[in-house]
Amino acid sequence: MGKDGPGRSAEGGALSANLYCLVAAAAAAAGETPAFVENGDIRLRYDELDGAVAGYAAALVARGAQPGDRLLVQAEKSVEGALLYLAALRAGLIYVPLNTAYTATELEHFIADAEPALIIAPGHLDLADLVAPPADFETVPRGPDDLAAILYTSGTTGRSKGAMLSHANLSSNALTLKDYWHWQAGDVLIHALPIYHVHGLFVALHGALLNGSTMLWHESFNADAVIADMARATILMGVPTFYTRLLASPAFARAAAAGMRLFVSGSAPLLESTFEEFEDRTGHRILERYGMTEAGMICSNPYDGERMPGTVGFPLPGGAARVCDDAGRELPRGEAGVLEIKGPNLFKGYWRRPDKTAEEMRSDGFLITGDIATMAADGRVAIVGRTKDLIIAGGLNIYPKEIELAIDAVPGVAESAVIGVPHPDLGEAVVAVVTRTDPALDEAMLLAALADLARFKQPRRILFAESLPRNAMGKVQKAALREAHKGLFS
Ligand code: MLC
Ligand code: AMP
Repeated sequence: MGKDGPGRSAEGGALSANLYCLVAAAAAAAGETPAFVENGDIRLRYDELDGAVAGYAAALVARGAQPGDRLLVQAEKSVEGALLYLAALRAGLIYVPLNTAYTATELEHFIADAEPALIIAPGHLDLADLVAPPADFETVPRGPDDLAAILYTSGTTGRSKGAMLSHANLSSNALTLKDYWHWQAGDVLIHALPIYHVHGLFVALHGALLNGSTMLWHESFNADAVIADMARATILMGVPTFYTRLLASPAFARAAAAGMRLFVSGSAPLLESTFEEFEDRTGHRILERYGMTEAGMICSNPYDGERMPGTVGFPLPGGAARVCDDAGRELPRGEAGVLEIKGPNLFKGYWRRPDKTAEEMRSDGFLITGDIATMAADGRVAIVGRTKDLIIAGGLNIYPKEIELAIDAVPGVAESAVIGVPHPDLGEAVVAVVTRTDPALDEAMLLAALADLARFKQPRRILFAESLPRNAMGKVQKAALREAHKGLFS
């Protein structure tokens, strides 16, 4: 904590909106409670957290980083990585985390776009280069609108854009969820999500930290390891693939989950069949919520009220949501349309892309999410589709346009259409339908030519066709392709 205590800045005692102040205050209250436990070992207690974070913050500053600078990080998940994120907040830096699956070519784009002062990534600085003894560090005062993080999200044009999130965006969302999901004394979170996206970095990490809760820290999701930890935990947050993989494990039965208080699912649609099977097996009703990088958490099923499968519940307190036609006119309740949202969690726009920001915002400040939803008379929201051409595999977003551009650039390809096909493990899997000018081009050769794309974006199957189905306007009919290939993985 800074010398001025939580919530106080160095500047004449004005309130500091630095999110780190909330973390420091919660850590001080949690005392000797373990903060991070990994493989059964206590890695850090809450009373050690402030000093450890100060060490990293001092190391960042010693390397020349100044408030407002971007810190770009592509590193395997670790406790140290979480502390580095907190140190970036504390030093007033803008944290830019990247999926570890991105290739060197993809990394170049992010470096060029974010213009970071410091880069922690393969071929650049290593996290270990920053290791510093515990120290004291005066938390840099931040205003509510100062940026805390930029998270890249792909776009329909194929290029990623950075969503700018402020300290107030993140802290308001974290405080809302603390109440809404009834975080309570004694809660212990199983943290098995990656820490380069909203779900693991903000929703899970902030939730535990602001509650002074122990995190059972998993480097990645392994069903058996997570089941084993349930005896010591109360909360699990995951993408739907977590839940289908838990159910696929014979070791997962009612007794394993008996001490758990809450299972949260999000980032992709949870199948009603998964919800039901989970309830049958464990007695727990998974709480599904809906969010996006641009706004963190937006809607959630209630903690006390009915958790209804196939719905994402209600707009969170302080936020607003409406279902509109393409022109932004609100539709009558029950009709499907585009979901538009607003609230203190809504981002500050896309980094250096005011054009893109303007395209996705209404003049009254609502964001056009690109998700198709219905809203019932009581305000309950169900996500029923997407207007954006997007595939979500294992909770990771993949924009077909980016993959199509890469495929079309390969010699011997005439054109391509990339679609999401139902997949029992990932929810959806990437499939490319390709027409070729070179009949000798085969699936393996084409896949090999896509090595500059992160593995999770690469098609699971490439199918060759004589032609692509088109409508009268000449537009490729992806719905027809999805229908034709829907049984590919079943
Ligand atoms: C891994 N692979 C994937 C993949 N994850 N392919 C497609 N989609 C994914 N999500 C690849 C690997 O590179 C590997 O390739 C092969 O699939 C098998 O990997 P695995 O060992 O089975 O994967 P695993 O490491 O177990 O990872 C699967 C997973 C993980 C689902 C546990 O992807 C995950 O943790 N996803 C969570 C993502 C997340 O946090 N999303 C939140 C975004 S925030 P090969 O080479 O072996 O073939 C957001 C907002 C919101 O959306 O609302 O929350
Ligand atoms: P991202 O851009 O990675 O933040 O992903 C956000 C998108 O994930 C949303 O716009 C939705 O399309 C999808 N999403 C998140 N949560 C859910 C959910 N519970 N149900 C359906 N889709 C979801």
